Amino acid sequence: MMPADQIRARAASLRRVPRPFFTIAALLALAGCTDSSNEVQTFAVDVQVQLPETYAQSAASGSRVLLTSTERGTADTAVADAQGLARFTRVLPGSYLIAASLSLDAPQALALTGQSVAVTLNAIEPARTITTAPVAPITLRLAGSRLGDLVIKEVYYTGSRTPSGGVYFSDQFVEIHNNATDTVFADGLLIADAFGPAGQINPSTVPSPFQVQTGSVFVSSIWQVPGSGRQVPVPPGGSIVIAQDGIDHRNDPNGNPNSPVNLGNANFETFNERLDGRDLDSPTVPNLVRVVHRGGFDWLLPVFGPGVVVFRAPSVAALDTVLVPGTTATYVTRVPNNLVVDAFEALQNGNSAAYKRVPAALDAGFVFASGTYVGESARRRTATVIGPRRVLRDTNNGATDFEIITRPTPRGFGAP
Ligand SMILES: [Ca+2]
Ligand SMILES: [Ca+2]
Repeated sequence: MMPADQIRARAASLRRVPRPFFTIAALLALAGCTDSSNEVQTFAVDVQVQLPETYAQSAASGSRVLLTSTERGTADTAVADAQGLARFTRVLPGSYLIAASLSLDAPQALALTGQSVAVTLNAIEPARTITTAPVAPITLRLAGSRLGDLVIKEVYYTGSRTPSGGVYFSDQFVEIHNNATDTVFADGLLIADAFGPAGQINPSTVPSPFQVQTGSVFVSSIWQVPGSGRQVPVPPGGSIVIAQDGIDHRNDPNGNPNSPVNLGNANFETFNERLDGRDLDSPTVPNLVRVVHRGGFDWLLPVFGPGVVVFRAPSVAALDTVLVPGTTATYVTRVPNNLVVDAFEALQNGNSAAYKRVPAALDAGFVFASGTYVGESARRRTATVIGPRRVLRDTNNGATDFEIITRPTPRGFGAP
């Protein structure tokens, strides 16, 4: 005896079959093209719903799956179980549109991706012909909008001492990490240094006059990642290292044997082309585009502590150029906060808070090294590890997101 719910389901599935189908089936039966019964065979179809590959698990449990006949317009729904499996028990042969969706709230997304942002995932297979019971589940992989973005992973700004006690800062670098669930194309990305001193460098040093303008950050030089849109992919968990000079500083004739870094494999370098040839153009490391350069023979970050701003803008020329008050020819560019992808701030020491240049909305805190030319680096902490992917801590507070480490680690991470 059939359970009541099966009878209802059967009745429902029979009701969904429109008359012309029966007519064709009947004609086929009369012509001897089908078996003696008028019954159309149904079978079970399992749909395996998977989360995006960069998520912490594969099974998309709780997904809602819709199986729609493209010939009859009828639809059935099923919800995926803990293994991500949705089962349709009485499927007629035919062509189907299979769609799956899953909405994650922020805590669910955090557990699966490391990013605390609500997201809706979808998958669709527009025309799947199913004539017999599939031997294996039909697999659908969900996709959704990217969660997370590029973040500044490491800034090595302090420089090093030469064997004779001299100072060396050509080994500075900035590393930008893809903290997101999907590939980010770095083409066109802009990177700049915030204007203003890092602390009470001299008795007469005063904080940046732009501190009161909290809706923007004011920058000096601006460099840009080359590419027309999809030429510089940064995979999830991947990074780009931007060197001041793309050489192995430890053994290059122009380097410093005491330098802690090899930047001969950097992704980009800042080449400041000059008539006197003072900056080197490493042939093996591509150059960033020099958009605005204001002083220095290279892109020099203050060894006392830089503010670094990564942003996107349709046109740098359209941004405001501002004369620094009290100067006659010192200009900066105003970058509205809403253009900023990420910002970092290091100041001279723990008493330098009054010199903050990056608005609190972008970075509420700051880090500081033990001194200048000490080989120390500022590195973003790891929040979690999802599969092979590092998700770095990003609370927009450098004081807790970053740590000062004794040696720089291009493409390296701390313990989770
Ligand atoms: Ca350079
Ligand atoms: Ca080069």
